[in-house]
Amino acid sequence: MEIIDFRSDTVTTPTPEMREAMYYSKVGDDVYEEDPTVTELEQLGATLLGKEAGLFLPSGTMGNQVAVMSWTKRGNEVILEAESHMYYFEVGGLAVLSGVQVRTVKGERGVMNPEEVERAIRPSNIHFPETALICLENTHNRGGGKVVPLDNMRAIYEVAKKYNLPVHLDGARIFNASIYLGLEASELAKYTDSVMFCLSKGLSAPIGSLLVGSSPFIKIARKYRKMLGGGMRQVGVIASAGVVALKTMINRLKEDHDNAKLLAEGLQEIPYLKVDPSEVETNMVILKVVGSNISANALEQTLNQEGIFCNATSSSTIRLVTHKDINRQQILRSIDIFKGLKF
Ligand code: TLP
Repeated sequence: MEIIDFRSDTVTTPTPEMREAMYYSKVGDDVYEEDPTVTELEQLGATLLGKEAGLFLPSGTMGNQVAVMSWTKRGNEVILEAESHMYYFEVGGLAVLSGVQVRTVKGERGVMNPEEVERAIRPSNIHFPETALICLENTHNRGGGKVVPLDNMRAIYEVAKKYNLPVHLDGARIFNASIYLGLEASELAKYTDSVMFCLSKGLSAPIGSLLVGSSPFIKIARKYRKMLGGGMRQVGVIASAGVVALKTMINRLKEDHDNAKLLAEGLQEIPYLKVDPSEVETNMVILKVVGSNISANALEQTLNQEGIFCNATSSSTIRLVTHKDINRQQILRSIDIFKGLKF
């Protein structure tokens, strides 16, 4: 049976060009900063985002956590969106690794109101923790791949600067946002002090993320990466795939967005589901399961048996993510499979 895997864009496999680059990559010991391919990738990533320096990390989670460790000290407070990946999906790392307290602001599909962000900043008071950092996420994962508009990022950045606070962006899928907006990623990154973005999602590299920011910030982050055991050796072997990802895979993301839209349009007529194609901005489709005799978990299992892999994201919602390894024909086939199920 053919498997169509909508669980995440993390399931993408490397392209032949990536495998070839990996095979021939020039390497050195990156803890000594002697791996030329890692240096190339870090510089390329920093330049694309309009920042001074970059740091290659094994995962997006480590990139976000290292950023918070670098910006904060124990007992500080960090402002985050209530459904953000850093708060929701990073195993409580902010509390354990940085020793910070989290203050969440509920957004509209992940988009926070700048005035509410401003109200969440602590005034000076002997009883209060000190606010040390504001975090954004673009595109927003639990917001269903929602793009945070540029104006919103700018407004929050202006609030942050009024209080002399840094802004970190979880830009795991920042290129999906930039493609949707028709803007360079550096335009979005202007309203941030550090950005983490992933090479191993829609860009299809097998491993890796980059953290970018000012040179002094990256110097601190490099040390925390080492502390977490993320100092790697001849890692040009995988950084080379990241270089190919950044050079060849960004514009292709538009296909994933078109496929997600096609999927949502095809699924909107199905009686046991509710889906709004106008909400699909990038590569995610969120289905609300409305059939009275089926839960999201049960539907996930049923689809699994039909060769469609997906993730239930709550008791009534399912997330489908489009990516390089799902083509238009497979989208159409998936719609037929959904239509064939009766509840
Ligand atoms: N997201 C994964 C899961 O962790 C949920 C997915 O399948 O979407 N920031 C954002 C916005 C993310 O979506 C993810 C991964 C990360 C950070 C973490 O990246 P990794 O998986 O490389 O640690």
